[in-house]
Amino acid sequence: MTISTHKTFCRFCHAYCAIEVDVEDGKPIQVRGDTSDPVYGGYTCIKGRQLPEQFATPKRIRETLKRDSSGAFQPIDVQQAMDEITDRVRSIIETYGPRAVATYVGSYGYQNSAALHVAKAWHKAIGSDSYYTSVTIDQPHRKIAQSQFGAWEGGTHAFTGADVCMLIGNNPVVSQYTPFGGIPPFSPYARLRDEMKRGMKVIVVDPRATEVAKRATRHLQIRPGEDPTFLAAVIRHLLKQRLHDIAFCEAHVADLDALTELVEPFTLDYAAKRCELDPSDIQFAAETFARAKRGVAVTGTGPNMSPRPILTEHLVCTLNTICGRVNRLGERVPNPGVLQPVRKREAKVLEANPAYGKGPRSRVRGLGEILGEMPTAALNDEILLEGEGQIKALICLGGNPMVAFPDQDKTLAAMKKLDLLVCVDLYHSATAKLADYIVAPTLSLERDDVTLLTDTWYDVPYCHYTQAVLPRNEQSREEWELYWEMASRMGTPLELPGGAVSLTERPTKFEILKCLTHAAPIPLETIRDQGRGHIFEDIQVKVSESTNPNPAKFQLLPADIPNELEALAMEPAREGSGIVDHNQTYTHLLISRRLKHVFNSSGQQLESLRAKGTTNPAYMNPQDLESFHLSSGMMIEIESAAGALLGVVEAASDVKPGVISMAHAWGDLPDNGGSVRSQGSSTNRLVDDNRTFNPITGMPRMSAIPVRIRAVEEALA
Ligand SMILES: Nc1nc2c(c(=O)[nH]1)N[C@H]1C(S)=C(S)[C@@H](COP(=O)(O)OP(=O)(O)OC[C@H]3O[C@@H](n4cnc5c(=O)[nH]c(N)nc54)[C@H](O)[C@@H]3O)O[C@H]1N2
Ligand SMILES: Nc1nc2c(c(=O)[nH]1)N[C@H]1C(S)=C(S)[C@@H](COP(=O)(O)OP(=O)(O)OC[C@H]3O[C@@H](n4cnc5c(=O)[nH]c(N)nc54)[C@H](O)[C@@H]3O)O[C@H]1N2
Ligand code: SF4
Ligand SMILES: [Mo]
Repeated sequence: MTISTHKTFCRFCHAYCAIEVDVEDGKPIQVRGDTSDPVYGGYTCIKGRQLPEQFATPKRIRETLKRDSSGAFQPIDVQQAMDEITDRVRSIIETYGPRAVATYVGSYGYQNSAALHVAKAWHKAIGSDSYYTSVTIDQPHRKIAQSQFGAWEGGTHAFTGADVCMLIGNNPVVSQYTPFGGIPPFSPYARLRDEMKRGMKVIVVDPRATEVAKRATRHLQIRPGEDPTFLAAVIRHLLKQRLHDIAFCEAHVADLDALTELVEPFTLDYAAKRCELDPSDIQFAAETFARAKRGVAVTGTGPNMSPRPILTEHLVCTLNTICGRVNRLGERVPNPGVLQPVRKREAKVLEANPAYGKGPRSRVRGLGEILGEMPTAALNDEILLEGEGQIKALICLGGNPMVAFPDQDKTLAAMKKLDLLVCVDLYHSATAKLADYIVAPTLSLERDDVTLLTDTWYDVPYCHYTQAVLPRNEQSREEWELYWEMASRMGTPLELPGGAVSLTERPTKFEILKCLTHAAPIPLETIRDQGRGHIFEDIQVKVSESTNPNPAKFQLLPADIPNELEALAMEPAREGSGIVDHNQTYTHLLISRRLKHVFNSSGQQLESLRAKGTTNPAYMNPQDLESFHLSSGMMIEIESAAGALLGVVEAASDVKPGVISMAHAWGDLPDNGGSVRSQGSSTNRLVDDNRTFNPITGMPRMSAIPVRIRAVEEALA
């Protein structure tokens, strides 16, 4: 058999590394980084190199499955499954109305460049607001904060070329994720090294000495949940030293004096005590950030999952803005995007336009639409709460609610209550095990895709269209196709930005993508015909003079921000090491993290990746192990006000004492105990979504969770 080699990009995670795949006898046998790619330069990670095993594993679902009356799954022809699913959806809409049918797009929904858009178009067409994604249990607070702050039309500074970068609670060299000014997720180690060699100073604020913290100029090992305190002190200090961009603030910023008063309580000493940092470190962070010419401060999932996330994100916007970190008149916008219309970029503030408080309302906790979608943290309750508008059917696109949603027991009750659960999933995931139908997905190498998700994450106008490398498994469906199948059977018009989709003739993926990018400056055909990733240097946009005689100003004190700052300053000082929550005393704060060898719950199935670990260890400082008479490998119970789980302790000197660092999306269904060492535990058993939620996004506290621990006899585990 001959071996053919194909250029494409990896879709195991959202970093979309350019790769070469060797195919023999219709099967991928090897993956390498494409060293000729102008952005990735040959970078890959351990996950992407396992695509051959992902395609070959017997655990992979290759045909569509239906649950029978005994609860077992039986193969069903995919067209028959599409008929049956459509009939059941139609009947639920007729009985309960369109809101009763919901979609949840999980991380693998995002990996298909057409899924989100077609699913959303279908929801619009049937009149169902019940459209949910993992974004609203991820980092929604950043966009919420930005939307009420205002934005600079010329764009903000990028990582590349900056003199300082402050990373607050993210670890992009492992997560490959900072699509908003942090280290670009493409070959991040090399990018960090190159910029630091050029002179960039990197400040990392994280309770763990992460992979990026170890490479930083200075690491501030903050107490979890104290980011707003830290940021308020940084802002106070640089304002006192008059290190902010005074001219920029005078021209473009509102309420600076009032903000100055509100941050007054946050002296270096006060903040240092609360954050468990040295005052000189906060001073260093403030002065280094403010004195640099170009810079970016960015956050990640850490602070977004900890208390007061919108305040944290607001203070990050404030820090960047009062230091004038925006592209000025005449500067080139490094990447205006290749797949979207080129728009003018004036040197002006775009008026704040809060991305909440309008649109459909949720039936629970006073929540409503955010960022144009419904809050996933309320989805379980929307399924469980009887009455008009109750959700009866859920289509889950490459997501795994059973291990990803807050409050695992509640999620189980919700999934069981549904009349219809359809999962498009590669494996018998914890959630798919509860489904009525599991639709076999068309896998990455079997389909066309374009780098639509990451279009504006690059620091150059780069784009990559890949055609399918392998023939398609005819019994599979792409995530977007499920909606086309339903639409064509129900006669539901599907409107995409470039026009209506044919309901009689199955559109090709190219046609769908063309419809989504119809206004792009470069025709999709041209991008496709490159046959590889390419930088489209012709797309050049410069920041132009403002044509608005009366432009808006950045809002330093919108909505609830003044109250939140006051409340933060009033919080009682913590005494000793005791942590009080819900009238109980706890000893540790449990924080979130990512592991290099898996992508949330994906990868835990592959033998090559399991060689790197088969559980999500409870990483703790050796000092803590000693004082609790524990040692690496012992089983512990971790208990919060909401629930408990079992975990395997692992000594890690990079974790701050008093903290437990543990990855999410491990484990199985809650009654599947006893296999913690081989499948891990879901940290969402510890999340209390009734009490600790953010009033705007509904997202509960998923990091900095007060917990206590005790050793467990192995026989009990
Ligand atoms: N406590 C706590 N909870 C969290 C977080 C946390 O840090 N702490 N993080 C949150 C965040 S940021 C996110 S994004 C969510 C993640 O939430 P989800 O996206 O719901 O969870 P994943 O585990 O990524 O689910 C991916 C699913 O896709 C399936 N899959 C794998 N490959 C393919 C494929 O090629 N096609 C299809 N169709 N399916 C495939 C996998 O088997 C898996 O079931 O979890 C959130 N929950
Ligand atoms: N290899 C791999 N890559 C992934 C994923 C994966 O599972 N594996 N998941 C993907 C997903 S869904 C997402 S959303 C992105 C997330 O990307 P990141 O946000 O970069 O995620 P993490 O690597 O978990 O980094 C979060 C950091 O916050 C710290 N932290 C926790 N609580 C606090 C706090 O209160 N304050 C501060 N300052 N820090 C805190 C943690 O120690 C951790 O280092 O990663 C994506 N990439
Ligand atoms: S970082 Fe790894 S998993 Fe993500 S796209 Fe690149 S090779 Fe694939
Ligand atoms: Mo995420």
